[in-house]
Order: sequence, then C-alpha cells, then structure tokens
Amino acid sequence: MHKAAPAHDPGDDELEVRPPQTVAAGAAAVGHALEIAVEQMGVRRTLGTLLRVNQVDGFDCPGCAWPESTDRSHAEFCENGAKAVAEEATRRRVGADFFARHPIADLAGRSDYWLGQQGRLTQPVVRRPGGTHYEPIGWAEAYDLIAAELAALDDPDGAVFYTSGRTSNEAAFAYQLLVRAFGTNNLPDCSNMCHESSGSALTETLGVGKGTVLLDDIHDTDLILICGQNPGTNHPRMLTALEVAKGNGARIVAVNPLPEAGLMRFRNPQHVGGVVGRGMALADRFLQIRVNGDLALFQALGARLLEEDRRDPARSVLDHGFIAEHTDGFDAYAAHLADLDWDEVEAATGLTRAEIDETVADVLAADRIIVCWAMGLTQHRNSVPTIREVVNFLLLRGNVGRPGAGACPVRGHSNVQGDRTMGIHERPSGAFLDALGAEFGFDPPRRPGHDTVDSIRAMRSGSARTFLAMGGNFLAAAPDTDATAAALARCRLTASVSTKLNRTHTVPGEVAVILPCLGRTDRDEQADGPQHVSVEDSMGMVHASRGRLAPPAPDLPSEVEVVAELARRLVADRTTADWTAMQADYGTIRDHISRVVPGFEDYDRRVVDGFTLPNAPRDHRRFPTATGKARFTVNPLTRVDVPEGRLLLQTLRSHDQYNTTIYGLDDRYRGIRRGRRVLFAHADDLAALGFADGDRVDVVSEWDDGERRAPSFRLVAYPVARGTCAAYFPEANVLVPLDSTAEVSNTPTSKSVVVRFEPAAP
Ligand SMILES: Nc1nc2c(c(=O)[nH]1)N[C@H]1C(S)=C(S)[C@@H](COP(=O)(O)OP(=O)(O)OC[C@H]3O[C@@H](n4cnc5c(=O)[nH]c(N)nc54)[C@H](O)[C@@H]3O)O[C@H]1N2
Ligand SMILES: Nc1nc2c(c(=O)[nH]1)N[C@H]1C(S)=C(S)[C@@H](COP(=O)(O)OP(=O)(O)OC[C@H]3O[C@@H](n4cnc5c(=O)[nH]c(N)nc54)[C@H](O)[C@@H]3O)O[C@H]1N2
Ligand SMILES: [Mo]
Repeated sequence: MHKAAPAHDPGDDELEVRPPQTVAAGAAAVGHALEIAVEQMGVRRTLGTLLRVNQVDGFDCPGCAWPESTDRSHAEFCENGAKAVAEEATRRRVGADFFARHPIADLAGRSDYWLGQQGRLTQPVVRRPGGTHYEPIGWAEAYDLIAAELAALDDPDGAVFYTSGRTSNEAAFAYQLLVRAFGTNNLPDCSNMCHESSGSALTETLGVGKGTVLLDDIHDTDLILICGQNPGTNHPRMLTALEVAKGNGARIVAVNPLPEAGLMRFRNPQHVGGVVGRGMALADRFLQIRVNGDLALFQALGARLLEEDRRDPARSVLDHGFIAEHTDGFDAYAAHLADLDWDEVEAATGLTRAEIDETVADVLAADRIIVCWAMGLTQHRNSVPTIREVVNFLLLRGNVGRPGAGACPVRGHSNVQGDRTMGIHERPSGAFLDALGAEFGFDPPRRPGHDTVDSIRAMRSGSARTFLAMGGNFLAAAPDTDATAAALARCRLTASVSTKLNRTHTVPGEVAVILPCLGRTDRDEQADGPQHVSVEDSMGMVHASRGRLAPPAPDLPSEVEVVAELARRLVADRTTADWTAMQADYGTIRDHISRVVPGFEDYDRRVVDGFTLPNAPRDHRRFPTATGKARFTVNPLTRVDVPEGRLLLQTLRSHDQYNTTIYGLDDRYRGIRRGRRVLFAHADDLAALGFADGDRVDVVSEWDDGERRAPSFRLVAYPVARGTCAAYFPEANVLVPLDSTAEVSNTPTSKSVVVRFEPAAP
C-alpha cells in the first residue's frame, strides 16, 4: 500500500548536516528512489510504471531532457527519473473536501513540500471574489468563466499565457495557436528563466538556438568540458554517457564552484559491480571556478590558444581552414584577446595561471571537444557574452559540425526545447508567423509579447490583468517572490492548468481557477481513441509518449482538450482551425505542424519510431546567421562587482527536488538531511565575516533598488569557491531582484546575487 500524505508540515525542524559525499548513484540511489516510489504509488504500480519509462511504447520520463540512447531495450534506471514518475503517478488525491478543509490562507502558510505531497488534483475549483476558499466548479462553467474574462479585455495584450516545459508538442502547438488567434504574443515560458541565454547566444553565432551534438558525439570524443551543470542530480542518465565516453578514452574537465558528487565519481547502478566500490572517477580535472567566472575562463583559454598558434604556426593549434571557410569576425576577436587582462582573469575565475595552462594542454591534446553547460552559465548578467565565448572557443579549433565535437546546452524540462520549436515564444520569427497564418487563414499578431520578467512587470503595473498558466509554478519559479506575488494578486483572473497543488495557487487573483489535467503517465482517451503525444529532447530527437495509467479522476481533460475547450469559446471563428477534430485525434494537430514547422514533414508517421530534427551547423556546417557564417564575437571581460563583506550567491537544486516540486527534504550528496534552509559558504569566508558553521542568519541581498531579506538560514561550512555561496531554489528566490537580469536574454540572474548575512532573530 502507498502511504497517505503527511498531515504535518515538517518544515526545517530536524535539519541535520553531515560531510558531503564524493560519489554519485550506486545502491543508495536505487533504494532511495524505490522508497519514494512505493510511498507514493504502492508496490504494484511502482513496478508497472517504472518499467515503462522511456520505452519505445511507453511514456517519456517527465524528468529531464537528456536523450534516450537509441538502444531502448531495457529501462535505464535513474533515481531522479523514478522520483519524477512517482510524484505524478502517486495514488494521493486532492479533491473538493481538501479545499473545504484548507482555506487559501492556510495553504499559503504551508511549505512547497507539503503542498506537493498532497497528491494529484482531481476536480476544477474556483476562488470567487472575496472568497476564503477554493470551491468546486463544473467543467463547462470553469471554461465559460475563463473565456468570458478573456473576451472582456479591451486589449489582448492584457492577458499573459505562461507555459512550463512539460507540455507536449501537440498541446504547445494548439496553445500558441489559441493565444495568437486571441491576438497576442504574450507567451512567456520557463525557458525565459532557463536556457534563454543559450538560445540567444547560439542563434546569433551559429544560426540555430540549439545544441550541435548528438548522444553518439558524447560517447566518442576526446574532451568534454562540463560547465555549470550538476548532472549527478539533474541529468543522472548523462553520467552513463560520460562513463561510455571515458571508456572510449575521453577526458573530462568539470568547471564548477562546487565539487559536485556526480561530477567527481560515479557508480553505475546498472552494472553488477556498480553498487559497491569507489566507482569510476569522472572528472580528470576540476576547475573550482568562482561564480560568474566562466566568461573570463573562456577568454583566457582563447587567448592562450591564439598565443600557442602564433608561437608554433606549424602545429595546427587553430583550425585555420575552418576559420577561413566558415566563420567571420576572427581578426577582431584575436585583436581583442591580445590584450587580455590576466589580473582580471584571476580575480574573476579564482583560478591560477597554472590551472589554466594545464587545461590548455588538455585542449591541445584533444582533436574533438564538446562543451556541455546548464544553469551555472545561463543565469548571470553576462550569460549571453559567456556563451558567445564558449562558441568562440569551439570555433577556434573547428569543433562545430563534425563528429565528437560541438556545443551541448543541456536542457531542463523534458519538452522545453520542443515547446519552443512549436512556437511558445514571445518573439516568434516572421517566418513562423507567416506559415502559421497561411495554415489557419488568419493574421497572427506581430508585436513582440512579454517574456517572464516583463509579464511580472505588466501585471504589477496593471497593464496585464489576466494570467493563464499551462503547467508550471510561476510564483515559486520566478525571481523576486514578493514582487511576483503582488503582481499576481493584482490580476482580475489567475487560472492554472495543473497536475499538482503549488505555491502559485496560494496567491489568487480576484478570481482564481485551478483546472486539473492529465499527466504524461496517464492514459489519454479522446473521441477517436487513445492518443499519444510527442516531445523533443535536448539533442533535437523527437519521439512519441504514451501514458497507460488510469487517470486520477474519470473526467480529467488533457492539456489539448483544455485548449480546445477554450478555443471553441473564444476564437472559433477567427481561424480555419477545426478544434474538435484536433482534440479528437492529435494526428490532426501533427499534420498541421508538419506544414508549419520545418523539419516535421510527415510528422504523424515518423513520430512512431522517432526522428532527429535537422540541424544545419551540426549536419552541414551551414550557419544560418545574419552573415551566413559562424560568428566570432568580441565581448568585454565583465564580472559582478562584490563589495567588501559580501558574497556572491548562486541558487541551485537539491538532490530531492524537481524545480519547485520538493520530493523530499534531503540533499544526500551534499550531506543535508531533513531541511532546506541552508546556506553553503567557505569556512574561511565565514570566519572572515565573523560567522561560523551552524550559525543562523538572515540572508540580505543588495541591489540598486534596495534590499531583500530571506530569514533564518543555517550556515554550512562547505568547500565552495572562495567569495561565493549557495542556497536552494526556490527558498532563495525572494532575494533575486526582478530587475537584475541577463543582457539580451532578460533571464533573472539567479546565479549572481550579492548578499550579506545578519544574525537571525532568536
Ligand atoms: N532531479 C532534477 N532534475 C532536473 C531538475 C531538477 O530540479 N531536479 N531541473 C531541470 C531543469 S528545468 C534544469 S534547467 C536543469 C538544471 O540543471 P543544473 O544546471 O545542473 O541545475 P542547478 O542545480 O541550477 O545547478 C547549477 C550548477 O551550476 C553550478 N554553478 C553555479 N554558478 C556557476 C558559475 O558561475 N559557473 C559555473 N561554472 N558553475 C556554476 C552549481 O554549483 C551547480 O552545480 O535540470 C533539469 N533536471
Ligand atoms: N532562483 C532560481 N529560480 C529559478 C531557477 C534557478 O536555478 N534558481 N531555475 C529556473 C528554471 S531553469 C526553470 S525551468 C523554472 C521552472 O519553472 P516551472 O516550469 O514553472 O516550475 P516547475 O517547478 O517545473 O512546475 C511544477 C508544477 O508544474 C505542474 N505540472 C507538472 N506536470 C504537469 C503536466 O504534465 N501538465 C501540467 N499542466 N502541469 C504540470 C505541477 O502543478 C507542478 O506543481 O524555474 C526557474 N527559477
Ligand atoms: Mo530549466
């Protein structure tokens, strides 16, 4: 039997701190994942469900976007994938009785963990103006209410339509069509807070806002730089690929302010010997970089390569043939790096000249190089220039568009990349809008819409008054939690299509609606029979996903159905779309997609076996940029200025969470148990600031517009890079100023927050 949801909210009362671990996965991982799965699902459902993850006829894991190996003959066991599945396939339920027992004020006082643990949402509920509780509402009435509120707006830009990256291609395509038929491009999504900086930098320099490697490239390469990524927790299946790469002779350089367990050593639970012993050393070199030092690091590597090339032109340090034929901007780039300020490099990176020289030796010994990165690179003020410098580095030795080489931004949500491909974007390309308009006989709006940060500003100022979310947890994921809450509370209507209860539901607009829906693991029956959906992984591979479980409630709609219900009420006569046909058979949606989105020709047939989307830089060394060449860029060496007595805070994920969904209160690899309000800092920095391990402090962030405070964190002396510190997302989001965003991409700087500590009130 599965266990009932905890009635008591444990909070942080029993927090325990132990030394961090140095090896990822292994027996403990299997045991822990199964324990969580059985608690949520019971034994039979656990076995029946976990065997179907990422199988050809099964469902796509709702966890991360790391690709499946083409040989999907047996389940690849992943601890955090199992937790993601258990979280959705849980037998716990939230119904009308739950909302009757818990007024909204009570829900607002609960932890994210407690909210998520209550179970799957089963019926639509509404908070009417002035109401203290959510109360049941019929499906038709709920759709009528949302459609009427939207129809009443005098300007379609007064509505904001958020999307989280789990939404399938079919639902995402239908949703953006609804929104554009309604008349706005206000389609912010989780990407705005995630890999937007990667998309911006790669589109500009390579012509495609996606990575240029496939799984086989990772398997067979000479050198992998893993920057700002914690795969042991967030992409555990990547460790298996890294193990293969190492077996084939690759070296790995880990660039991180923390010695993350999964980067250092790995015990593969799939192997007989994998659950015992010390495991395999993954990283051959660990560059313990200061937070926000990566721009300087890649400039330093570039400068040193240019220098080596000048010193020994015969040695082919640079790929001059590739540079001449396929790139532009090289001379300006080389001239800029000729006067690199090495003191600045050292101050920014915290690395020694020797460490950089040794890394250059790794680079020179490698014919094929891949750079992988995630949030450690994308959530800073200078993230776009940083990723441009990653591209510069790759271009120097021709490491784009050939086997075993390339750029590998490792995506987060399982379909975040697909959602973008389907048009979930506040600034869609003209070509996309032309094709969409032609397919559906209408004129899509051309004005750029609001991204996440601008949506918050628009709601705060009152220019946007209606907020609709297709999944996700906007309030907890967004920066500046208090500002975001105030913005949502000003709305006339907030509506969420959600599988689970979360913090966003606790700050309702004047009217608030929660529409529960099917998840990936649930069977989806429509008028024309059982439906499958499809997703695109981090490497541009598209494949089908079929849920098999009986849905948590008999009448739960799919996301596609919710979209169709709203569209029939709101935009039925504005396009030629047949919403009822699209809902009855998702193949109809795929047929539309095949005519609107390049690369999806014959989609409905090809998705059955899966296919890889074309990628011009990867496949043909063709670069559809402004100049038709891959572009070297010149970027000033910037870093965050951290005044005396302050540290640079980055916010990261524990091992027991999926973004704002908290699976449990432990962070096993970092030695944290039964609590989350911890602040990791170097023991010497703590001492210099007059604090010590175990102290309770308020964390105060400092920004142009004033201070923000996160009360009562326990300081943990931890081997982080000097001058920097770390705390968990979303507890620390209150500290991230709304206006502190990345240049170009407007991504909140969740990994660069200047903070100081004050003793907490006893
Ligand atoms: N189990 C699980 N899986 C997930 C998620 C989850 O929450 N749980 N989230 C999913 C999503 S949406 C995403 S985007 C990904 C996130 O995957 P990650 O990017 O791995 O997630 P974070 O925990 O934010 O980790 C950031 C890493 O970057 C390092 N870092 C921080 N600042 C810097 C810096 O300035 N330079 C460098 N070099 N390193 C830095 C941190 O120490 C940490 O190791 O994972 C996805 N997969
Ligand atoms: N400080 C700080 N902030 C960050 C980050 C950080 O590193 N630091 N990371 C950022 C990143 S990378 C991301 S991607 C965002 C994440 O932002 P979001 O994607 O908005 O957040 P999630 O926590 O993934 O959303 C979880 C909720 O999604 C709903 N859900 C789950 N599955 C489904 C489904 O199948 N359908 C529907 N309709 N709903 C579903 C459930 O109700 C659940 O409560 O957060 C960002 N915020
Ligand atoms: Mo993400």
